[in-house]
Amino acid sequence: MTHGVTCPLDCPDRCRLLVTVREGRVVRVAGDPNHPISRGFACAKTNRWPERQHHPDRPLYPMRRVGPKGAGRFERASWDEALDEIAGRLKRVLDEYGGEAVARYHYAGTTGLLQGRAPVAFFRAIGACELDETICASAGGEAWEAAYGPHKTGTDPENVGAAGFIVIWGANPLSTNAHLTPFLKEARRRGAAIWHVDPYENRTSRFADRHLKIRPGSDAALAYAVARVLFAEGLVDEDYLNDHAEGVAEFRAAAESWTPARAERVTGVDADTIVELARRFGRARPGFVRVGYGMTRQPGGADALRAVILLPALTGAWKHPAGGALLSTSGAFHLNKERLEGAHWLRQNTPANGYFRPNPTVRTVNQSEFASALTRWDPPLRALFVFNANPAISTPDSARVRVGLEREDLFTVVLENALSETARYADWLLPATTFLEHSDLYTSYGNYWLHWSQAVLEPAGETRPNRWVFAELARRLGLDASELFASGEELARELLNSDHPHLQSVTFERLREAGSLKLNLPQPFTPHAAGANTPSGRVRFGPPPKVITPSTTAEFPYLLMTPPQHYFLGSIYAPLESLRAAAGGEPEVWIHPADAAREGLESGGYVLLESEVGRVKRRLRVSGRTQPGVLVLEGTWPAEAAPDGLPANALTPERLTDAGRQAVFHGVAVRISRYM
Ligand SMILES: Nc1nc2c(c(=O)[nH]1)N[C@H]1C(S)=C(S)[C@@H](COP(=O)(O)OP(=O)(O)OC[C@H]3O[C@@H](n4cnc5c(=O)[nH]c(N)nc54)[C@H](O)[C@@H]3O)O[C@H]1N2
Ligand SMILES: Nc1nc2c(c(=O)[nH]1)N[C@H]1C(S)=C(S)[C@@H](COP(=O)(O)OP(=O)(O)OC[C@H]3O[C@@H](n4cnc5c(=O)[nH]c(N)nc54)[C@H](O)[C@@H]3O)O[C@H]1N2
Ligand SMILES: [Mo]
Repeated sequence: MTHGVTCPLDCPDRCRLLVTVREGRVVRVAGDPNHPISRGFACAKTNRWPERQHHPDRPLYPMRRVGPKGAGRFERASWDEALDEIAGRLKRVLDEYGGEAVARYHYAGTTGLLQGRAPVAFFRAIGACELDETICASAGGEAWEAAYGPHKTGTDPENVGAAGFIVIWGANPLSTNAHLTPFLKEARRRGAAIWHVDPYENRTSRFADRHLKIRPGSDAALAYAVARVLFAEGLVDEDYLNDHAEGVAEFRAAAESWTPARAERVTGVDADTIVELARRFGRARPGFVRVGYGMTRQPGGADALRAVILLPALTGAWKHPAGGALLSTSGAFHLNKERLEGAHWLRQNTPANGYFRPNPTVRTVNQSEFASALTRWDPPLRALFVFNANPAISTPDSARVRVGLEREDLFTVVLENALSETARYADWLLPATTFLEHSDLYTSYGNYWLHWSQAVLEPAGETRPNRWVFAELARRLGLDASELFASGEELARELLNSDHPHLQSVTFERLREAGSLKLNLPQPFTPHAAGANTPSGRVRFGPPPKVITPSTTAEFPYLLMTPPQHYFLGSIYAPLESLRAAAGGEPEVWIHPADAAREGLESGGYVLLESEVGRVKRRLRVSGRTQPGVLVLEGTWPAEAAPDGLPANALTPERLTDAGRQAVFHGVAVRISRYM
């Protein structure tokens, strides 16, 4: 039997998939050929989902820790034992230390609203710590909001085929947004050139007509120099700026000092190329920029992105449905989220029952400073719930995260559908269903389609959806929190019950029947043709973005970048054996030939990478794909794939971006030496 489902992974594409099920097992995953985004192909990561779904290590029963923390030794228990014990322990922690001793850590392992977002209400009802979700998109989000206001919307990717010139800036969509490719190809067929701005050569650079190998973190300088040429050569749209923008004079003054020659010294992109970029973008009918969150993972990442996304406002490219910029479409959905995450608990101080109370002033865990929350907070955290995330390898200073997870006085519960690095540290490992075993509602951040995905498999073993677990705990704690006990379908209906015109005529019945529906966008869709969602309705050019570049020191003279890998998403990977075949045996760090010669290093040997917070051992490859001074290590690989079992984030300090309190994953100062 073949069924239509929605891919739950944290990827802009939000694919509609066809899965073939035989005797209770999924044997094939393909893109739905009738879906305008998915177009009959699944990406290199989703293709191999069946191996993950039926992997022998998948947790299928509630498990209680028996070995030391981190050893991954568990014994099977019943759900009643697990839930009673967890609820009892949680009660004791709340009694003795209050909600501020309880933390949640979760992100987008599944992006479904029911299994991903609804559990938040549980934690708000008991007054647990808030979570500042900064691991991925907060710097970009704040930058976008500063320029265009809340509710991120960008160019509809389905219109991009009509763009006249395309710049892919700080993103690698051929690996991370594969279903944009058909639209890029269409634009190329119709004559558009495609340029790529990225510090190293990846699949997108190879696909592009021109690759600008920019110095990491220097994008604001490049954008200013482009803006300066646009102003100087009369390529700005004066009418658009007069009618729909503010702060342009200050921005222009800041751009004035960025001559192409000066920008060349900072960015490494030669001045002639900068002028050509500006002319092509300014003259195109229209110009389009695909910007990625990748470029925001730098010390000045928020302002860098802000400088770039202002360029289509300068040229008035937003007036055309194919022009403008696309960072995220997530703000277009306007679901009725009133109860979903229990926001009401933060506005009130009414006890959720006679005893447990919400606490609007409770302290907040910043995801990007998770290591410190676990090891330095005073008073310390006493109970931690992790789901939809694998912070033992995905967050900064991960060696210290492990030290925190090893604390005997920290009670840790992990909900997982794989035996992740974090799951190994659990006191209780609770087996979760996958997207094939639970139903959920999905929005997207790379297109304007809304999805309902119906479960197509019976839950394996005793696996349960995340929401079920939190409802059971809430029952045991006696919480009066109706949003936790509502059925998934009830919640989905409530989410869709919104007056916003984008959701007009979208009902739960229609969505379930169709699987996915496109938002009812005004046509032609030109979200910023007449300004922005800011209070004044104008695109904000001020305050002028700052140029903040990442720095190295004599002790740590290289910049390390760790961008996503083609074959897995975050740390969600197919089994190692299959990964080895697809992606090569182990994570490799790439060094430029000139640096390798100076350091006396050759391809194939092991090197030691050291930063101010940690050290890891990696296989070296000498490659012209990177640039002098920059080391590249693609992917948050499974720790066991590395020769030392340590994640690359053992090198990442808890440094935060200029806005958004986000981790700086791609601007880490390191040194490199032969591994002895
Ligand atoms: N295959 C695969 N797909 C994925 C993911 C994955 O892990 N693997 N992750 C998913 C997730 S969680 C996310 S958030 C998205 C991310 O998707 P995007 O936000 O679109 O970012 P990436 O495609 O990761 O692009 C990162 C690129 O930015 C470049 N970059 C880094 N620093 C700079 C800089 O200073 N300037 C410029 N110009 N470029 C820079 C990197 O070299 C890299 O090529 O992708 C999603 N899709
Ligand atoms: N060095 C470096 N570090 C990075 C990045 C980088 O580029 N470089 N990228 C950052 C970014 S953009 C992101 S988004 C984060 C991602 O990092 P995390 O937020 O930790 O997400 P993943 O690593 O994808 O892990 C998701 C986990 O959720 C589990 N899961 C999937 N579906 C379900 C479900 O339905 N229920 C439950 N209970 N579990 C489920 C999966 O098995 C997996 O173990 O990493 C960040 N870390
Ligand atoms: Mo992400």
